[in-house]
Amino acid sequence: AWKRSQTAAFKSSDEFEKEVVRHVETSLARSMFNCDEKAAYSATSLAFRDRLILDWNKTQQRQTYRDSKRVYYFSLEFLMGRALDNAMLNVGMKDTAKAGLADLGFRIEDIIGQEHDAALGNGGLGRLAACFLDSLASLDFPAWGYGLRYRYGIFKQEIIDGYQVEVPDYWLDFNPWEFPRHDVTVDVQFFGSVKKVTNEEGKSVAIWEGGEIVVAVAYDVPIPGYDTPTTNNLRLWSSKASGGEFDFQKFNSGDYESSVAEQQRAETISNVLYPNDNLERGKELRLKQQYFWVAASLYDIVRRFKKSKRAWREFPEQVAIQLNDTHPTLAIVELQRILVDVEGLEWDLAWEIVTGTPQFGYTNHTVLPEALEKWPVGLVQHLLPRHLQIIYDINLFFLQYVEKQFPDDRDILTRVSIIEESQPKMVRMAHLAIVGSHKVNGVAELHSDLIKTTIFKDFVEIFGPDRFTNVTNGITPRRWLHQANPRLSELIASKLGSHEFLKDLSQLNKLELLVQDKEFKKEWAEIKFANKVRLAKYIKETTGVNVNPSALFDVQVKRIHEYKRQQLNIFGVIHRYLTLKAMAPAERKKQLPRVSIFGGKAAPGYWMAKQIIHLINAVGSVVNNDEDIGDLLKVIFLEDYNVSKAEIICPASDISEHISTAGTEASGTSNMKFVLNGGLIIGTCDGANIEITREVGENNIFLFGNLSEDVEDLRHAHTYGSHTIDPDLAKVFEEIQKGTFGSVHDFSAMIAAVKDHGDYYLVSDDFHSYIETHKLVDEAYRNQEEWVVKSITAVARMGFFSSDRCIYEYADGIWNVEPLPRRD
Ligand code: 26Y
Repeated sequence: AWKRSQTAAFKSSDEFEKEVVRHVETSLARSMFNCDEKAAYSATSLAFRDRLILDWNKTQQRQTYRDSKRVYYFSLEFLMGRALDNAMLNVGMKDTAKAGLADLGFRIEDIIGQEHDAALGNGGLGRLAACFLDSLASLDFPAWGYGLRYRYGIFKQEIIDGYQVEVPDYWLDFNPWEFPRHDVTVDVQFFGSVKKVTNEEGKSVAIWEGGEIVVAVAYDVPIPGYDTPTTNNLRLWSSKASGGEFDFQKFNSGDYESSVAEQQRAETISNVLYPNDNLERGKELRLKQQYFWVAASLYDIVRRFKKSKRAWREFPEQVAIQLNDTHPTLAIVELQRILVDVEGLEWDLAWEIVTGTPQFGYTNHTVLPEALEKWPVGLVQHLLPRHLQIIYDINLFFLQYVEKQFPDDRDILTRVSIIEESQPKMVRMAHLAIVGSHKVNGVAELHSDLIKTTIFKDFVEIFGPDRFTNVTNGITPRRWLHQANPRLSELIASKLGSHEFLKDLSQLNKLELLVQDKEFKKEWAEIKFANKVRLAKYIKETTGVNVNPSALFDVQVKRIHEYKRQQLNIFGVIHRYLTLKAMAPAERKKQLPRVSIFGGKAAPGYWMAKQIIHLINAVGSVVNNDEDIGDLLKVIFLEDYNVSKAEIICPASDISEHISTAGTEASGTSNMKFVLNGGLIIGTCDGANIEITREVGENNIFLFGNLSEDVEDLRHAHTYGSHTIDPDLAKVFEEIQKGTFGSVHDFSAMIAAVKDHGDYYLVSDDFHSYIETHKLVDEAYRNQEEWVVKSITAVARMGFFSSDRCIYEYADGIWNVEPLPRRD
C-alpha cells in the first residue's frame, strides 16, 4: 500500500502543534494566550490545508502532464458538510492531531465542532455530488467538480412556537478551505441581441452583441482522497461586476449610487442557493445562475483543452461532462454556440462533437412533474437570445429526425418537442438534455425503469434503449461510517484485519461469519447504545426533552415533502399515542418505549410542508408532557437538520423511515446511511429500498404498503370511485379535529388532502399496513439477540451501496475514463 511520506503527513504531533502555533501567531495574528476554540479550529485547518495544497498541486500537475481525460461533474449543489474531520481522516492524521490538540489543551471534538457546514445544497442531489467527489478522489480519477459559490447556503431552520422560521446562512466569514483565484476569471454575457452577417468567406454567421457582462471568479476547494495523495479540485464560481470595483465613468460623474447598485446586481447571481427541492418555480435569477455557472465552466474546460493543441474531434475523448439533473442543460447549447459562433465549425460537425461519446451524460433524479424544469421561451429569448436560436435549430433537426422514423405520427412530435406549445411556450430542459447527451441514467433500478416507461418513453423509441441506463446511488463509507461512527469502523477493522473495507466495501460480507460470536455481538450492541446516548444528550441540550436511550429510536430525517410522507409517520405516532392512552396502566407498562425523531427543512414557500412540521411539534408538546405516557413515547423534532447533524443521527437509530409513496422517491440515500450504521429500516417498495431488500434479505428490512404499479389505479379510484378512509386513520383525524394538539384550523388542510382531495400520496391506503408493520418492528426489537443479528447481517450485505461502486459504473459505462494513481 502507498505510504504517505513527506507531503500531507506530519511527522509527529509535535510538528503538528508547531504548525498550529505558527498559524495562530502569524496567519491569525493572535497569541496562544487568547487562542479560543474557534482560533484553534482555524489554525488546525490551515495546518492541514498547507499539506493538502502540496498534494493538490502534484495531482493537478500530473493530470496536466499526462494530458489525461478528465471528468467534470456539473452540479448546482454540493452539500459538503464539514471539511476538517474529513481531511484529517482521509490524510490519516486524525490521531496525530488529536494528541497535538490535547497537548494544547483542546478536545478534538470541540475543535471539529467549530466548523460551519458547507451547506451548498438542498438534500439528496447535493449530498450525492459530495459523495461522488469523495469517491472520485479516493479512487484516483482525474475529476473536477464545477458549481456556484453561494454566499448563502441552504437557510438555517429555527423552530419557534412549533413553526419553521428561516434564517440566512452566511457561511463565508472565514473559510480556510477555499482558494480565491482572482486571476482565473471568465466574462459571461447576458441579454443583448443577435445579428446575422455574412463573413469574408460568404458564410452567414451569428453575432451576439450588447447586453451586459458579469465576471465569474474561480474559488477552488481541495478534495482529498482517502488513503491516496490524489487531491482533486472543486471549482466554484462567484459573480462580480465587470469594469473593476465600480463603473468609474458613473463614479466620476457623481452617480455613486447607481455604480454601486450595478455592482450589487452582478453579485446577486451567486448570492443565494434556491431552497426548493423537487419544486420548480421558474425564477429569472435562477436561469441566470444556471447560465453564469455553465458558461464559466465550459469556457474553463475549453481553455484547458485548447492548450493541448488537439483537434476538436478529440474533445469528447478528453472531456466527459456529467449533468447533475437538468440544471446544467444549457451547457449543451453553450458548447454548440462556442463551436459554431466562436470557433467557426460547421453546424453538423459541431453537433457531432457536442453529442459525441462520451461527451455529456445526464442523470435524472425525479419523475415528479412539478420538479421537471421548463423555462418560458420569452425569458430565454430575453436573457440568452442566441441560445434560443440554437435551441430552435437543435429542435428542428431533432424533429426532422423523429419525423423520418415515425412519418405517420403527428402526436409524437408534439410530445417530444423541446418546445412545449403551451401558453406561454416553454423550453423543456429534460428533452434538451436527452437529445444532447449520449447517456441518460436514473438513480435506482425502479426509477430507471420508470423513466423509460413513463416520462421518457418516446425517447426510448426514438434513440433506442441503449441511451438509457441505471446507476444505483451510493454513499461514501469514509464519511458515513468511518467519520460518523468511529467505534463501529474500528470494531469492523479489528475483525477484518485492516481498514481496507473502507475502499472495498464488499469486504463487509466477512462480518457474516461473526453473527454468532457472542463477544462481537455484545460490542456491536454497546456501540449502538453509546451512539444513542450521545444523541439523547444532544436532544436534551437542544430541545430540553429527556429521552431514554434504551427506548427504540425511530428516525425520519430528510426534506419535508408530501411525497416523503412525514404526515403518514406523525399520524402513525398519534395512533400509537391513542392506543397507549386507551390501555389499562398494567397493560401499558408492558409496551415498548419509543422515541420518534423527526428532522428536515420545508421549502420556505411550501405551505403544506410547514404545516406538517407544525403538527409534529404540536404532537410533541402534548405527548412529551403526558404523565400517563412517560418514557413510552417521546416525539422529537430536531431543528436545522444538516450534514453534520446527520453524522450524529445516523449511527444512533434503531429503525429509520423511508416511506415515500411507491414510485415517487427516485432512490433515497439516507436509507443506505442508516443501514450501514447498523440501523434497520421500515420502508415502502420504492427507490433504492428495493435493492437494499435484495441485498440484505427480506428478513432484515420492514417493507409495507402498496406497490408502484398499483398507484395509478388507486388514485383513479379515489377520484372517480368512492373513497373510504382507513378507520384507524379516521380516529386520528377526529382527535386532531377535537383540538387535542391545538391549532385545529392549521391542521385541517392536511386532513382534507387525504379525505377530500383525492389522497394523492395514498396515506390512507397505506395506513393499515404501516401500523401493522410497526407492530412487527416492536416485536422484533423485543428480541434483542435476534435484532443484533439482523443489524450485523444487514451491514455485512451493504457493500453494494458504496459510492465507489457508482463511480466505477459511471467510469466504465458512461465516461470511459481510467484512474490515474500517483506513485511518488
Ligand atoms: C428544479 C429545481 C427546483 C430542483 C432543485 C433541486 C429540482 C430538484 C432538486 C433536488 C432533487 C433531489 O434532491 N432529488 C433526490 O436526489 C437523490 C440523489 O439521486 C435521490 O436519492 C432522491 O430520491 C431524490 O429525491
